[in-house]
Amino acid sequence: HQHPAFVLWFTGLSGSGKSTIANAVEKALFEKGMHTYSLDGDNIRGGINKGLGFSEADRTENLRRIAEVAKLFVDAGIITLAAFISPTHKDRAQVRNIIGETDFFEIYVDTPLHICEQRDPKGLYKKARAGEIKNFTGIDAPYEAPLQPDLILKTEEEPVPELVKKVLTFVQSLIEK
Ligand code: GGZ
Repeated sequence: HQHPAFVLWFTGLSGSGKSTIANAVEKALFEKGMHTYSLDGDNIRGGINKGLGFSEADRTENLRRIAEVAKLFVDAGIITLAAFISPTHKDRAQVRNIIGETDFFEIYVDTPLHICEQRDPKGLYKKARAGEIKNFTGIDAPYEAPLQPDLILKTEEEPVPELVKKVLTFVQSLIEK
């Protein structure tokens, strides 16, 4: 199967559902025979970006390296899904510049902070509120919502399978272009 390659970049708070949605989309694309790969904290922050923390500068470097890696995957013809908080306009602009405007699509997983905090799947918000984790996005570090994302996914309004379908429809529109 020949298909174009590009990056679907998921941004949103910790616990917003970025990785869950990105992984489900990747699985569906893979099952259609497409060449895909998912990048997220689990395969990046423990490896190539081991040693980087969550200061503003470390996040910027984290995202810069991820964008460079994503660009290589695109060069290799792979539809690349990246799920990172990517909290600031500046960081996302850097990512867009590295990957290139035409290959970069921004998907905002718009889950309100209070919902992420209710879910708290790893107990990180609780720790951040207790002051045990510093610079936690949404608590004592900023999250700047994208102003013109290519797609907005509201996990408190629609179930994940519906949101996955929305992304797949968007991907189909890119492929048919
Ligand atoms: C935000 C943190 C922090 C702090 C650890 N702030 O829900 P998770 O656990 O699995 O996803 C979060 C992940 C965020 O890493 P990113 O590489 O996506 O962040 S960024 O784009 O801002 O560079 C969370 C965990 O790491 N985590 N400490 N202080 N998230």
